Amino acid sequence: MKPILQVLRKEKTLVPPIWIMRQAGRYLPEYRKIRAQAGGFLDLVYQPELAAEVTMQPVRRYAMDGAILFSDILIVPHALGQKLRFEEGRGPVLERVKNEKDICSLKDDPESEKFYMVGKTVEKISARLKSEKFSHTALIGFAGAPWTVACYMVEGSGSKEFHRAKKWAAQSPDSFGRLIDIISRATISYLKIQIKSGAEIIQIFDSWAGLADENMFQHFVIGPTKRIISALKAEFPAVPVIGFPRGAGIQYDVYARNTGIDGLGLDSAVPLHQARALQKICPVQGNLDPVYLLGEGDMVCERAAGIVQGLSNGGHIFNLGHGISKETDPDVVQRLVSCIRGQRPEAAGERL
Ligand code: 1CP
Repeated sequence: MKPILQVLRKEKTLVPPIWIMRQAGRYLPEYRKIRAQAGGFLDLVYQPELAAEVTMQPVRRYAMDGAILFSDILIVPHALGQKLRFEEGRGPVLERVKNEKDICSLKDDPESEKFYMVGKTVEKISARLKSEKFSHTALIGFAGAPWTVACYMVEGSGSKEFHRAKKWAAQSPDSFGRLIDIISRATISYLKIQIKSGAEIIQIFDSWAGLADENMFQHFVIGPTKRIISALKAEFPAVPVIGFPRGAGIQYDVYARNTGIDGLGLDSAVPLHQARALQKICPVQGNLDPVYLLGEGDMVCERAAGIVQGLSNGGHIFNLGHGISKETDPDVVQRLVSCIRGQRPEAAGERL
């Protein structure tokens, strides 16, 4: 069985499987080439042939244990009819959802053509993993969690604080909840298409979970995530879901216990002792700080080995604590992958 699936099914592996968040991206020269060929970022996402190709690039280079679909969390708002563009050097720009009227004008039935194109990409990746004999590599589909997606929809772009979205959530939780419900329903359809097209694992990115206070965390992070997972499990009980509530801190525990996830993504701020406690609830994924991949990479193996050994008594998928940065030298990533795979069984301790 594929090692990531083994870990998520609570089976032991000799060394932790590895993949890297944002593994297909600008630090790779072969990605920059295809990206330039495609034109804009969305042109790349909606061309299944090219999107499948960039998904395969880090898999070919490093034989990663996971191949993450090349797409974006903002495809759901795009399918809901929100205008979206990606600006060079600035990131995503959306036409803001400002009030109840804007919520009502979102498409109730998201544009299936956009989801369909992403489904085609998943089919192509699945076929390539087979034809190129990456039999150990699991295909990971994904979506943003409704809270994080709503943050972008209301703010209209990236932000440090997402004040507009938080203010709305705090002052009019009912109408904010309606936005969350629309996103949740669309996300369920989107993820079902990915699974039907061949995704073997789903990851839910809640990149801004750390901005939610206790009340918002309960209603807008845990609630909709739980709803999405139970809808997926009702139809696809064997497909595991990894939740990544970045920055959740002490609330990682309540998230892991209440959402129905099979694996928990940890950001780099989570200390080893907390990670070990969380492993008692479910397998964890993470959490090397991407900064260790910058520069010459002398520290990489040491830090990575510390994490691997520290988490060797429970389920662990090796990853970074957040996306790889575009300044990373691809050779340093190779060093990291070799170090993880070279971890001797005795270093992996009791997991043998
Ligand atoms: O032109 C480019 O190449 C733009 C960079 C880029 C890439 C490579 C963007 C714009 N999106 C992506 C692909 C992507 N995004 C993937 C698949 C690739 C892979 O992982 O290998 C995934 C899983 C995402 C997920 C994503 N998009 C998240 C969640 C993870 C995280 O980083 O927290 C978020 C928040 C986004 C929004 C987004 N898309 C792109 C940017 C620059 C951003 C962040 C905007 C911001 O907050 O400022």
